[in-house]
Amino acid sequence: MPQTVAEQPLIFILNGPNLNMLGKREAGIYGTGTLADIETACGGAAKSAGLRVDFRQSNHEGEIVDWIQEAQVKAAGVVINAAALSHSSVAVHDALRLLDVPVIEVHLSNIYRREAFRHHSYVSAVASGVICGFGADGYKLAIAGMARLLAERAHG
Ligand code: CA2
Repeated sequence: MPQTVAEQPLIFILNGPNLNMLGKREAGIYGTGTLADIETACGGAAKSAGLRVDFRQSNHEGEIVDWIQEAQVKAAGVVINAAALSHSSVAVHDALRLLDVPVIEVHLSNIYRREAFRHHSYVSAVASGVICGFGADGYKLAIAGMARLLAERAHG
């Protein structure tokens, strides 16, 4: 029997500091779309993949840690663009490594073509996969990847 919407796996999509500024500045790097546009696209991609999404953004490291801990009890997986915290936060790394659910890291830009300080991410070591450089489409790719990982888990 097909799943009802309420039965579909819920994934958290977490966004870190300054991503609320998308579309307002630095369009050359991050494009002209806003985070609200990305949220809408994620809703569509999740629907097609048979998933539900809870999409959030915070400028505060501790709030992101709280949300990662919340994901352990509420979510089947986490897609995260930790933004600058990717390159600095052992707290985000430690919270993610406690999760039993899959984590996919996303960056809009190709962090390896940018400044050296962006080349290391504390998230990557605790992620099942990393997507960067595809702009907002990276979120849709991450949702497709998450759907595949969850199907693999469900069917052994
Ligand atoms: O490429 C990405 O998605 C990043 O995670 C974006 C972060 C950056 O620190 C990472 O190295 C790569 C920055 C997010 C802030 O985005 C802004 C958007 C518009 C104007 C200013 C910042």
